[in-house]
Amino acid sequence: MTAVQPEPDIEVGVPKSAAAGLPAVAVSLGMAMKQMGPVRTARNLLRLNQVDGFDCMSCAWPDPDPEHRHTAEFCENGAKAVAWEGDTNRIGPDFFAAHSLADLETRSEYWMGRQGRLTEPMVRRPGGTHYEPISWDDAFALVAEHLRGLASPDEALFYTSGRASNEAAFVYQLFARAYGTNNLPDCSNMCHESTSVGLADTIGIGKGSVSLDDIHQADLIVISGQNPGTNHPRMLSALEIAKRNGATIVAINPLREAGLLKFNNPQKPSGIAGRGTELADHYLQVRSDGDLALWQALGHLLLRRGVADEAFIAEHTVGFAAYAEHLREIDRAEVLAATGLEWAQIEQLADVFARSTKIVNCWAMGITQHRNAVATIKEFVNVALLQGMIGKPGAGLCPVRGHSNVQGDRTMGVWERSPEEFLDALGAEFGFEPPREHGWDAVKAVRALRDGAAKVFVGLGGNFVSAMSDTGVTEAALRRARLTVQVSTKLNRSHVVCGGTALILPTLGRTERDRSGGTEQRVTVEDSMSAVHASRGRMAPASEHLRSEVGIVCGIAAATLGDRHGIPWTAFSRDYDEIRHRIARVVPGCEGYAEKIRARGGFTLPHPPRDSRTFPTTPGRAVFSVSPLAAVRVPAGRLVLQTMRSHDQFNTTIYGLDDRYRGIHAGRRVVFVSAADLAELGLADGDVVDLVSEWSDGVERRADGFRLVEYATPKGCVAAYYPETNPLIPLDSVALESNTPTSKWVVVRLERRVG
Ligand SMILES: Nc1nc2c(c(=O)[nH]1)N[C@H]1C(S)=C(S)[C@@H](COP(=O)(O)OP(=O)(O)OC[C@H]3O[C@@H](n4cnc5c(=O)[nH]c(N)nc54)[C@H](O)[C@@H]3O)O[C@H]1N2
Ligand SMILES: Nc1nc2c(c(=O)[nH]1)N[C@H]1C(S)=C(S)[C@@H](COP(=O)(O)OP(=O)(O)OC[C@H]3O[C@@H](n4cnc5c(=O)[nH]c(N)nc54)[C@H](O)[C@@H]3O)O[C@H]1N2
Ligand SMILES: [Mo]
Repeated sequence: MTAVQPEPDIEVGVPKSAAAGLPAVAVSLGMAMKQMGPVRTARNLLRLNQVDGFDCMSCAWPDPDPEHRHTAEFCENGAKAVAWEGDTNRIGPDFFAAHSLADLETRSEYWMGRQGRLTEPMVRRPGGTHYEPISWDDAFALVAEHLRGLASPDEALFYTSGRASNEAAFVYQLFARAYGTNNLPDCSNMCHESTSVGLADTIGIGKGSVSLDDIHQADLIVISGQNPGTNHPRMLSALEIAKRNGATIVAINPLREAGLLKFNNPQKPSGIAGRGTELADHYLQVRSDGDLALWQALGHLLLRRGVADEAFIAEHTVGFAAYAEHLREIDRAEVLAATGLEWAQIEQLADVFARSTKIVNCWAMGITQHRNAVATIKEFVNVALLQGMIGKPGAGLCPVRGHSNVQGDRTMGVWERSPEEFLDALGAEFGFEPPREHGWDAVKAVRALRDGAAKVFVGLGGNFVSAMSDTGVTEAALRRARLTVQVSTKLNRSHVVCGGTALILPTLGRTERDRSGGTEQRVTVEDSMSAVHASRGRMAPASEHLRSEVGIVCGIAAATLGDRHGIPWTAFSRDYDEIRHRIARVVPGCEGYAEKIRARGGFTLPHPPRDSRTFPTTPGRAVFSVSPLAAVRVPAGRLVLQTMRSHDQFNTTIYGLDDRYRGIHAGRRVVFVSAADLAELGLADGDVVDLVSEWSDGVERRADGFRLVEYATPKGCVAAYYPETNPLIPLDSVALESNTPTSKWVVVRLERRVG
């Protein structure tokens, strides 16, 4: 393998101390105009997140109620997502004739994403050097032939990325189960799975318990392991309102993220010209994975301060005595080592909690992608239960989801471990017996492909090859597949690193008009706060050959199953209300679905802890849990690497090469290291290093050619961007219980490049 060379033009400047403002408006409009032209830009951006428009596909942050929406209800990164989809370039058969697979393999995600929208179904035949055109019918027949040829339905994998609509997700999981498998791995497995597991065990439902209003009304908002300035920019508007209403904000993060420090709201004159809003009042630069220790110490101090909500605990919880006993004493030295904080900072945090009456606790990937993630989330729940912060206005748990419909896909049954009651309802509605054995999640799916136990991989969106851990292993696994099928809008590495036979099935994006069945269709989505609403694209499709995700799934299903079980695939694809009527009868909380989503702004799904302080757990109450304080030790001379997003990317999609808030321009192969570590390792800002990860299997995984950037991160904790660093994450390095790759905890050493 030839060594990757450092990027020649990279520039490193000073990190910013505020987010958004005029530069954000300029950047988003600039990118949109370049890709879509002025007319499409204006048309598209004005429909973003409007009541009769389309739902922004960039993140799952909720929309304000219809009365409180801005004319421009979008952020810089939402605009980038729309521009990326609205690209006026096209790649059809000519492109694939000109570029062999061998050629495409050398291209970066950045290059691939800029080639334009996919226009026609393409196939790569076994041994073929190029993709060639194929008709839709032949493509469906090809998938059907492979699926019918498997020894068992469990040899197939049906992956979903969280952009799929509720309707597409519902028919997709129905197809997988009618075909005979629960192998429905999804991007959640790499994302908020730890949240789903931690919350389901303790409060009985794997979803957050707050609404946007709760955020506005809270008197304390804690934000752990999340960089909203980049990944959920519209959250900053909510934080600004909360702040104006008197809230205190605490940020817990190894890095000082601009978006947590200050917000210059680009939608307000004061934000563009004025001083903006200071956000975090307290900033705890915790060490990687120090959160479990921090929240145990916090619980310990709150117990000592006697602020427990005894009535709530007595009426609604179990396990308090064991929890209180566990935290009666705490090993301070252990807490300080794990967190890297001063004890006084933790005392101060406890003071803030003790005097607050409405606390919202937010978190994202900095919490979920750790070995101890589930335990940490259960510790969040412990502290919330201690003070009775669930099911009251202005308070609650707020996991902030990633993909715009990742939560909805789960609600619709895209889950390798769907509950029995869901399978019962599905089976009763469609008259078949769904498989009961749990399916494979994302990590297990790679193992199954690697070991030859799975042979067909279907991806409803996403970029599995680049998003998953252990790129070397994942790529080799996918190449072993007999057939890989990708339903996509744009070219990515999962099209190039493919099975013996490979299909690219190009689909409509959220912004585009969907006239399946001859009438205009809309779809529905669910945001991070369980609000469901309709989304309708209005732009002309990128190509006349595109089909909707629903149409493609139903096409594959009809070809594979024929009229087995009498499921009306054709009717579903011609009128999505037909799907919604079924959703109404199968999915809890969706009664009258087709009618409810016609209401302006949609409706909110039930959430028993939020709505009535009832907890659908086994004991029927919320559960306090006890977790050992297990700090993971790192050998001398080794560092903990977290892999995160730059400001110019959406997961594996790279929009540009800048990370404005962190001061990086024209490059991505950087690693952020503290001054103390640089001094100790005899390295300096500007040096080029290779990253080598060390794992108990003895295999050394490498990612080469990273420029060192001296940065304010705790000693021992370094950071770099994903997906470039995915080769470093061992497949078996996963969070306990949730099996999520530990993308925020990779033990590495830095090797200086010689010459
Ligand atoms: N523009 C844009 N928007 C997006 C995405 C995107 O790529 N681009 N992705 C979408 C998706 S799918 C998701 S899941 C979300 C992701 O949203 P985020 O979770 O905000 O994404 P990351 O960039 O992974 O940021 C993780 C944050 O956690 C911090 N962190 C790392 N380790 C620790 C730790 O041990 N403890 C604490 N307390 N903090 C830690 C990091 O410093 C960083 O600030 O965003 C969604 N929205
Ligand atoms: N190291 C490391 N790895 C990570 C993470 C991390 O923080 N660090 N984060 C993890 C997380 S949180 C997530 S969610 C996963 C993301 O994993 P995925 O969801 O699999 O990846 P994306 O990059 O979001 O998928 C991008 C592709 O989706 C397709 N696409 C875009 N829009 C549409 C559409 O409307 N319909 C269809 N059918 N396709 C579309 C395009 O072809 C595009 O190339 O990555 C995970 N991997
Ligand atoms: Mo995610």
